[in-house]
Amino acid sequence: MVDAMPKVGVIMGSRSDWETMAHADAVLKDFGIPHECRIVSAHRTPARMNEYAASARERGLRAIIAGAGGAAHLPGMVAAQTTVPVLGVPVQSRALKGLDSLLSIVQMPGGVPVASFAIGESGARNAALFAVSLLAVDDADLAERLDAFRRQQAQKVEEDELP
Ligand code: RP5
Repeated sequence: MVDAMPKVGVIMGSRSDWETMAHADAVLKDFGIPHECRIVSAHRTPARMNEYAASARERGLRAIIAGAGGAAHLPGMVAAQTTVPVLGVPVQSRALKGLDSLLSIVQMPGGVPVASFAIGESGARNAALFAVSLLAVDDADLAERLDAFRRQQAQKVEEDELP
């Protein structure tokens, strides 16, 4: 669900990050979370990034999922300008396979937190699930749907058979 009053912002440094960040979008859609997806580059569109971060709280965002690769400054620079929780997703870079992205995102100086997730698809999915968890803190219906998701996941593993 993408609507006029998004609760979660999904931003990424480049169109090339979409293949990864689409997994966050898919999870949020599955849970029916109103959200928006935008390209916001720390390096190529710094003014857009500043505006996005500065207006996040007044626009009602409860979490920002920020994906970036390489010199992945986007999550940290957004977190520097808002106290809305920022969930950083390291996108797998071509040259260094995302280790550069991971270290750029996870090594924040004390005082400006970014929650850092795994490189690539797992990180994007988990960042979205984490955002759902944040929203579920004061939403009993959403918490029940998260529990149901976990039960389904467990059931699938229990029913899995090896060839
Ligand atoms: C970062 O640089 C983006 O997050 C992307 O992962 C990486 C490469 O961007 P492109 O050159 O593919 O646009 O800003």
